[in-house]
Amino acid sequence: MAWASNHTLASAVSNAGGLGIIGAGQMPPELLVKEIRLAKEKTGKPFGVNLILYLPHIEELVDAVIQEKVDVVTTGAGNAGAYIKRFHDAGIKVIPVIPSSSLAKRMEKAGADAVIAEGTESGGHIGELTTMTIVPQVVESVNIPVIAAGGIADYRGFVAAFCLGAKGVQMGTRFLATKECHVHQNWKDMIIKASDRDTVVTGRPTGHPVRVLKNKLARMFLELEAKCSPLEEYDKLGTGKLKAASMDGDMEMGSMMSGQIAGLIKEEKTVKEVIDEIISGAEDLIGKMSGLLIQ
Ligand code: TUI
Repeated sequence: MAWASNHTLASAVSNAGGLGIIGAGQMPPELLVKEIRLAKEKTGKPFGVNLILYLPHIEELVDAVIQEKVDVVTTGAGNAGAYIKRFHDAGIKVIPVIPSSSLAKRMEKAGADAVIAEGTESGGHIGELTTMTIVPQVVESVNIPVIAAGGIADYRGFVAAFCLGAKGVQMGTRFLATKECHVHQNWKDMIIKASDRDTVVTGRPTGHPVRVLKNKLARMFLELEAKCSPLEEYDKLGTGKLKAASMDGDMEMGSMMSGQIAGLIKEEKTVKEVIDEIISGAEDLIGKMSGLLIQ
């Protein structure tokens, strides 16, 4: 949720009973510090920061998070092993996002407190496995709690994740279309209008495949793939496009990273409405499930 989850969304999620996460993305460290301090003003509840590990200035972002002592760090797009001890020494819990059981095992060995098993249904940078397949396999592979991500936007996905053995869920796309999310209204409207086949994966040849809503930019990426263009062309085309989606609402050339569950999201809601409906829907559904096998 780089460029999408700032202190406003993260604190709203924490205040509504979730664990809000600030997506540090490409923020300069000073801005991340500011965002953390603003979140602390808006909530007394725990919240976290997500760090994208492959970024060149990751060390400075790690230092900023340690200095500000957030409760939790989640990591994406890389191996968190090298950072876990430093976070733990600062009293910060570490929950890496992982796309496979093998990386989950490595993260457990390195001391991770939990892992987020993310299915390929997710928006943004993704792995290959579906949520349905990765979650139970990771649950079998590690003894730390597993959080499910990818394709979850309502009480049904929430309950399904727990049935697969998860101890929690991570949701991104659902929270993009909330009142507290600061992304441009055009991006929210694209999610609300999306149907189930409106996302596509671009950038596979780069080793960093990314799921986005279909638009002109996505088609241009797919053309690069079809022409077997050099990898530098992808970098050139992608630069600044997440910001273009988030800040400018550029529906043609913005990188509208969103998950496949976008088609289920039909209106912008408040964060509290989203979370309350998931919890009450789940209670209801779990109650009904005990009768499912009795005809
Ligand atoms: O990180 C994400 N989602 C993201 S990051 C991002 S910014 C970006 N923009 C363009 C290209 C690439 C990134 C947008 N969305 N999700 C968590 C996630 N992590 N999904 C998959 C992974 C992952 C993949 C491979 C984690 C570790 C890994 O392997 C590491 C290793 O060393 O084996």
